[in-house]
Amino acid sequence: MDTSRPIACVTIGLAPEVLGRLEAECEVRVVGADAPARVLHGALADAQGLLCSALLPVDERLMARAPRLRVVSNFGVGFNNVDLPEATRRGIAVCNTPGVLSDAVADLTLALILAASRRVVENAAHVSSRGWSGGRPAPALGFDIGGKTLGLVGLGRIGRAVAHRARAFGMQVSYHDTFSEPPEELRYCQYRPLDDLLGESDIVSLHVNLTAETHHLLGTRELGLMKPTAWVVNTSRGPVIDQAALVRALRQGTIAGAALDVLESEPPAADEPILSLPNVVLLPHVGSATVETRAAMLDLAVKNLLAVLSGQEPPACVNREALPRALERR
Ligand code: 8YV
Repeated sequence: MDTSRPIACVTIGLAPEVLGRLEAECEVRVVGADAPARVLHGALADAQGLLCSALLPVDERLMARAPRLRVVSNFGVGFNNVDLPEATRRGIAVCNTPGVLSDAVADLTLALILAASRRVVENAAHVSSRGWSGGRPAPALGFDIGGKTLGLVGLGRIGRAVAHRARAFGMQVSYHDTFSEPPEELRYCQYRPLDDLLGESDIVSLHVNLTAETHHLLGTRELGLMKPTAWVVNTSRGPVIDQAALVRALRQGTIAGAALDVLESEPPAADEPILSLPNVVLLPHVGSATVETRAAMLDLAVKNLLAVLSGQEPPACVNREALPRALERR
């Protein structure tokens, strides 16, 4: 029987108490997500666990360097950084942090909607650049969101949390998802086929996982269906929108604006065209970035990791079919 402690490789920053919690159960190797491949591969060579964020691509190449790997515990609900079929094929459990961040991401979605509709960023810049006292004209008027239609693409946990908030602001809520019958508590949400939802909404907000099906879900054709007064909001993953098509649509006035917490490439290159457009509100991928939410995510990510390493079912696994092998391998 192998009585040695499991080895866990960690690529995210950990508070000392969380590190202590991990070290009580395993040998911990902390490596930066941007460390040279040779350092990362070295740390993973005999590791059974990996605690990482979306910043680390967990692809076939990386998994091949980690033959003893049993669990990838992603610090985040999205797991598009992991090659899921390959992990499943290798009997590696892939875990994430659903639920604990839904409210934080929904709050930020409303913050973006309000920032866009009430021109919060421009108005704040007007004051801080001394425009208010300098006699320069204040930014143009915003628009009310009450009575307007919010089209949610994706009515999962985060989409639902956004729907509740939007309703409290007096918005009409439509959604597009794989189901056309909304859950009981969301009877006020109206199902619409995607093209109709795009054409009817004043604000379109994206709440889908990034997959092969949702990659560039909004491109030139889809943006062209939207109202010229409409805004698109994205707190999911950048590549759900074809960013080059979005830049064209914003320049040509096909749509009015975009409020984005995520971009196709993060961080964006300094010359990325979207950075210099006037009709955008951009945030640096901070949907889950509150003290409470990040602590809850980390707690769940650590629980997921330690559960698999000790042969227990983890609280949140996205490829349950890999679990039997992940749990039995030592
Ligand atoms: C990031 C996120 O994971 O949960 C997700 O899918 O995108 C975020 O919460 C987080 O910013 C850590 O990188």
